[in-house]
Amino acid sequence: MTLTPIRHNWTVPEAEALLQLPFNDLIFQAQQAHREHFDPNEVQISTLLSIKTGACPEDCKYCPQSGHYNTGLKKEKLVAVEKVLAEARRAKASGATRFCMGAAWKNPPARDMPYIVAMIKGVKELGLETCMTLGMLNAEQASDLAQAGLDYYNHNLDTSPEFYGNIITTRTFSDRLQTLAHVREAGMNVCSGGIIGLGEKPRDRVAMLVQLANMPEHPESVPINMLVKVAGTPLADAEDVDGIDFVRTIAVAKIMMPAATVRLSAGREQMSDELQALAFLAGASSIFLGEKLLTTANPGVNRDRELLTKLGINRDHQWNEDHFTPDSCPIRAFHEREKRNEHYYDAMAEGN
Ligand code: SAM
Ligand code: DTB
Ligand code: SF4
Repeated sequence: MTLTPIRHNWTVPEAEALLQLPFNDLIFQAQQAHREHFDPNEVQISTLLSIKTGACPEDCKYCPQSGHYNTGLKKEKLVAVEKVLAEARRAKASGATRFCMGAAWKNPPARDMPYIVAMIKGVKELGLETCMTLGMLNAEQASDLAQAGLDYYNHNLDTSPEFYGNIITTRTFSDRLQTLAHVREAGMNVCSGGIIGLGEKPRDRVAMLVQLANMPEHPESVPINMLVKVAGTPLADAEDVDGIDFVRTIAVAKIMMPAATVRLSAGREQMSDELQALAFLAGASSIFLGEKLLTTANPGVNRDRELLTKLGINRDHQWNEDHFTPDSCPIRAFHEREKRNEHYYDAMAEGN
């Protein structure tokens, strides 16, 4: 029996009430909703690659890739298809099941579409799911990507409709909705979420979730990013996000869209293991694996391997030993500690 209803008629006051629940009640409800649709000890793993970096014409105040700000990022042309496939092979060897390719475009230029199609086909042939985020799409572009076999299209709402104009002025909130409608119409899975830490109020966080949850179909994937503050962007000195508030947002997303995969996306590099564990408890069930997101740092395979192992998540996961030097391999370190008998204390020894 499904206990948490799938609804499309959420109101902002209702969502605010969820956000303000006592923390333990909120997390319990979210974990219950999560268990109705997912194995609670499994986390989906994707790897990101920036296939076209920097000099973006949009002015998103959080983004290191916007051409409006000087962040010292080296701009790059579209990456060659073979290089993308080499990175995808590496991601698969690390245990990713989905490969996400991102481009700093307002929308994909027609001349680059044949390369994009070749990337989708090539990555799929490796046995990976494909995801792309290339900016705005018209109906024809969405249909071309779907025909090439693209599984997911990521296009974030980022924040509430009311707060949107404080963060981006070169496109509108309804432009974003329009692209998402084309993606859905073309039959692809929708990946859409936002960023916490832009200076928005709690009400904006849930108003964004209400927009996502009240779509005719919930997105299959809802990334919740914590702002990565990048020097040179207007949000470089934004106020830190409170970890508990961040976890609350994840929990509300899960309760409002129980069958969606809520993704613990950008910002994990700055998070403690405990905060990430709470995010998983609140229903997040997907991460990006690898040392880099698009242009900023991510925890890296070693740290994630240790974290997931500690939490008993993805126990059957085959980690690729090639990533570890003998000194950095956590499994080897574990056995070394065992040999030195450091995992146990002597209960018979004096003083114990
Ligand atoms: N240009 C395309 C677009 O905006 O749709 C695709 C790439 S863009 C980098 C993808 C998403 O990354 C953005 O929508 C935003 O949510 C997220 N993002 C960008 N910079 C970020 C930052 N500094 N911290 C957290 N998330 C960020
Ligand atoms: C999403 O919501 N987060 C990812 C993915 N979709 C494309 C991107 C995060 C980017 C963080 C900043 C950077 O590395 O450039
Ligand atoms: Fe461009 Fe996307 Fe960055 Fe906005 S978020 S500046 S659209 S790359």
